[in-house]
Amino acid sequence: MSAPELFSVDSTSGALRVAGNLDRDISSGQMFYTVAMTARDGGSPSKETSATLKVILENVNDNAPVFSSSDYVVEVSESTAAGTTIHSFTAATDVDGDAITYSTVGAASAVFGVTGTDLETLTSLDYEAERCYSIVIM
Ligand SMILES: [Ca+2]
Ligand SMILES: [Ca+2]
Ligand SMILES: [Ca+2]
Repeated sequence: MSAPELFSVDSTSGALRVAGNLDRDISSGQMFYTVAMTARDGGSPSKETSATLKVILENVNDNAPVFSSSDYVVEVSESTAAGTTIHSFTAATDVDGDAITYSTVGAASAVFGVTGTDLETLTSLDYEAERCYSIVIM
């Protein structure tokens, strides 16, 4: 993807316009385009001068984090003590490079909570009372 496809210049006013889709997230480092500009006069003979314009793309948060899987299964003994870590989230990624935080949502959030990247039990568990929890993480 070269700069001429992404930018266009008005030949009389010199205004530089975005002509394509800019995407900061295709590079992890600083991302910029170098646009070569030429100014030419209408004299005879005509004379011209060149300059380069460096366009630096700033990152915006235009992507949600992504889990590597939409469903995880964790088997836990009912003798697990409250406060025990039963799963660690390491898999979600964010192409913008934003920090990711996790939380439990819904009914199971009374039984399971998240500290940092660790999913942990908040209460003791009883197999005879509840055999399966569906936990929504966001
Ligand atoms: Ca983007
Ligand atoms: Ca993001
Ligand atoms: Ca971005």
